[in-house]
Amino acid sequence: MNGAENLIRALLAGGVDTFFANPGTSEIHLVAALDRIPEVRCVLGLFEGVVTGAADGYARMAEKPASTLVHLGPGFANGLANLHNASRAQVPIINVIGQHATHHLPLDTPLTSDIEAIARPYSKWLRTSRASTQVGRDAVEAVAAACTAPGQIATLIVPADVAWSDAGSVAALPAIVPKTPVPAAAAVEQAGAMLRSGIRTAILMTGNALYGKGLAVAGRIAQAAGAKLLAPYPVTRLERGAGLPPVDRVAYVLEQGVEQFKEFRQLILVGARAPIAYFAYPGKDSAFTAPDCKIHMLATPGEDYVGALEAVETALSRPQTPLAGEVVVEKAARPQLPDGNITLPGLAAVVGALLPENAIVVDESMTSGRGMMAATKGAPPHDWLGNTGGSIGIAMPLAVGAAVASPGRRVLCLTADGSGMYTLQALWTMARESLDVTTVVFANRDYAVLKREFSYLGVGNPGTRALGMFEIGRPNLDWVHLAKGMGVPGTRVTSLAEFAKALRECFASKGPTLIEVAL
Ligand SMILES: Cc1ncc(C[n+]2csc(CCOP(=O)(O)OP(=O)(O)O)c2C)c(N)n1
Repeated sequence: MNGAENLIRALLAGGVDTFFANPGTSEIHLVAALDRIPEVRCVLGLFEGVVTGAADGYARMAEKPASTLVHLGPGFANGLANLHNASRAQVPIINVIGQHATHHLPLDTPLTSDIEAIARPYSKWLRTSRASTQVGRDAVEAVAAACTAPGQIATLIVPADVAWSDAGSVAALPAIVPKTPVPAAAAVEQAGAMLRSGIRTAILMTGNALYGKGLAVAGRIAQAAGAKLLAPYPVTRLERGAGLPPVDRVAYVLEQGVEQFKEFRQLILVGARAPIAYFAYPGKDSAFTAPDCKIHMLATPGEDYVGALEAVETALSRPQTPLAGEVVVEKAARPQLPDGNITLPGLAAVVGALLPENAIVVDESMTSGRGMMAATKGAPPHDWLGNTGGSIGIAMPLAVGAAVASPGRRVLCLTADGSGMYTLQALWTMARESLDVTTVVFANRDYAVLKREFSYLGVGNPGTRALGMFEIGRPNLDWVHLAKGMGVPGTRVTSLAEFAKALRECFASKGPTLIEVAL
């Protein structure tokens, strides 16, 4: 086998069987090797921001890494914005980047760049492979690094000659992932003492504390201690809906966040950071918590969140019997299907009324979707994926990756027209892969959030030029035709009844569809 095959077989042995790719000449041998390894699924993205965002969505749902395959420095640089979001999501990803052949690199040809320098800020593990016989071992180390808690980005740069040279027959080695450490006993004891104190306490969690076993344990703790469970606004994955412990998402807007935290004098953090406004505002404090709120880090990022919660549960039940009582869960309740003209609460109510069981909601609905979480809290159980790094243009790529990782589950991708324009090429991948993704575009023809920020920053009223930077009509984007041009059937709706009808039909159909909501 050659180095390319050595690399891909090693990744496969490490459990990495999905590639999101946009290759070039320096990656041709890797692409050729994919042909010889049919167990690997390779998904093409027509822009690298789709590739990295899809790898993020895949990791959030599959709880294991996919690999990206991108072309040299420029291809990788195109993917950086969504890689930024992925690094904030703390998910495992392996980037495989082609490099010029070793003897060609010093010739400084047009596509030459310092790939390591571009990759370093977002790579917890970074290496340029040196030999075809070694590249498999490099890949195994990359898998181990990516899978190290809480989930990391590992980048392997592969010179073309490393890929094309003979590697002999190399046996794949197992990836040795370091065990995730549990927090120190003192951190657990302190959390237990805080929860027993009777003082109003919130528990802000992230990672796998927000779904599955972690959420179940957290629900029992919250019930026993009368504590409130919270998820960060930039949420990676939150399991929610009827029958699950209720978790509120921290607000985006500073004032709303301050209001939300006003009642808490204690905050316990599980892998999360204390909530801070995204941006500074002149004369305002950025913290959401009250100055006298005691903040305790139960588990730092990279520690075992579920183990930490279990230890707290044990500490709380000592010396009595295990925690008793019914866990407080969200009641099954859906809004009435509304009718009439489009309003934002009306749109949220339609989604709340129709969201299918076991759906995956990808949320980049921006100002149009602020009511979505409230309207869906009693809907059948579903997962909610947010934008973790604030770099817009994540929704459609994330939906691609989530759908690839979760066959049989409906993905509802909520996006806004401004955000959607960054990475709409993802629609083409949805069509090519026949992914069950329903994309809803809230077309307000504005960068509405920036208009609001303008007023918050106290710069007065925007003039014509400033408004010109925030208004994205003239010409109006035609999402139905944009989608059609990429093989995705779409429809435009102008009333709540039309929206409900279109959403029903989309949820019942196979493959991707798009709804443009004219606001
Ligand atoms: C990559 C990137 N570029 C620019 C921004 C700045 N930005 C934040 S919100 C926004 C506009 C969002 O508009 P849209 O998605 O239509 O949502 P709306 O505010 O209208 O609800 C921009 C340009 C950003 N966050 N990320």
